[in-house]
Amino acid sequence: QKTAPERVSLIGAPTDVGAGRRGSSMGPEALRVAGLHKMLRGLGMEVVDRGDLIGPLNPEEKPVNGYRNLKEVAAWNGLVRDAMYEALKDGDFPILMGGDHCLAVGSIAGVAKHCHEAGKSLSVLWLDAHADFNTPDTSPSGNIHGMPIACLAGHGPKELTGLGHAVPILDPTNVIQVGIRSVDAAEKELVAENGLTVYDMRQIDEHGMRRVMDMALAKAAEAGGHMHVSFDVDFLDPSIAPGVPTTVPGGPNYREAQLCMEMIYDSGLTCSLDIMELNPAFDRGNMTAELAVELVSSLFGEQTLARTHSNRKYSL
Ligand code: 6HN
Ligand code: MN
Ligand code: MN
Ligand code: MN
Repeated sequence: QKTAPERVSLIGAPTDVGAGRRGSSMGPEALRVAGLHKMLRGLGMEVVDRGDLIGPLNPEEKPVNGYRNLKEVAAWNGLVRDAMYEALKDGDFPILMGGDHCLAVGSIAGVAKHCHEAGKSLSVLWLDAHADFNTPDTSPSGNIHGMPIACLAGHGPKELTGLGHAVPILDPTNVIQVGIRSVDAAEKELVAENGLTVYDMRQIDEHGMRRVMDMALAKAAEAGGHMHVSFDVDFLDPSIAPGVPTTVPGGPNYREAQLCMEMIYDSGLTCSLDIMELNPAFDRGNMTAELAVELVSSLFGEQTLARTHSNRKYSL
């Protein structure tokens, strides 16, 4: 059973304005060098590389009122929002090649606008070591890549919360997080108050990736028709994915991550994807980009043996 989209659009957003350490601006090209487009073509999809967006340089400011580089973060997110929205309007499956994770605000704002116009509800599967739900009151760093879901849920500066078709851009109860193992002390309360569904590493340890993804995808299927996957590469254990600026030990290993991606494919729910936080300045060779491409191939249906029957249990 073929559930892969016909045409994929690649959108590069080469910036690290939302991060504290520089280098994710090199992420899109590292993914190209690792053969992202060739992999997708090999799976039978048409691939259009829309090239890189051009936004402001990183001024490397200190945080002002709790936000580092807010003006530049807002400018990049506006560009990303429009590019994601345009690709969906053209009927494509968009892949945002980040770039740091602050860009998920614009990415999901573009997707949410598309879903709003199409009358579809939206769920977000957030694969990450971090909850990314900080506000200036809870952030230890002022780095906006630690704040995107809070902004989407309406908690943040108007420059970001106002980027969408509505405020909040996204209902946080439709966010499902997997792989979480680093949440700042005061951030924990916000995550609980806002009703996110969080599968942390302890749940993966206790139940296994299979059961966690069964629950996560059932929840996404319940939420509706369009599932957006935001893949922060630091989701992966740093031993296999060193090329990120904020590594956290104890993440999914190769096999767990691959099963996670295979099950996402089986669900048939995914309509858009972010690949975020890849930072070649911290990588060994290009191994993290190559791993990301390999895992994304599983998300698009690459498998060891052809399946003779459908395994899609989560479609409505
Ligand atoms: N990311 N919670 C930390 C902070 O500074 O807010 C780290 C955030 C990392 C964000 O990896 O997308
Ligand atoms: Mn992260
Ligand atoms: Mn993140
Ligand atoms: Mn759609």
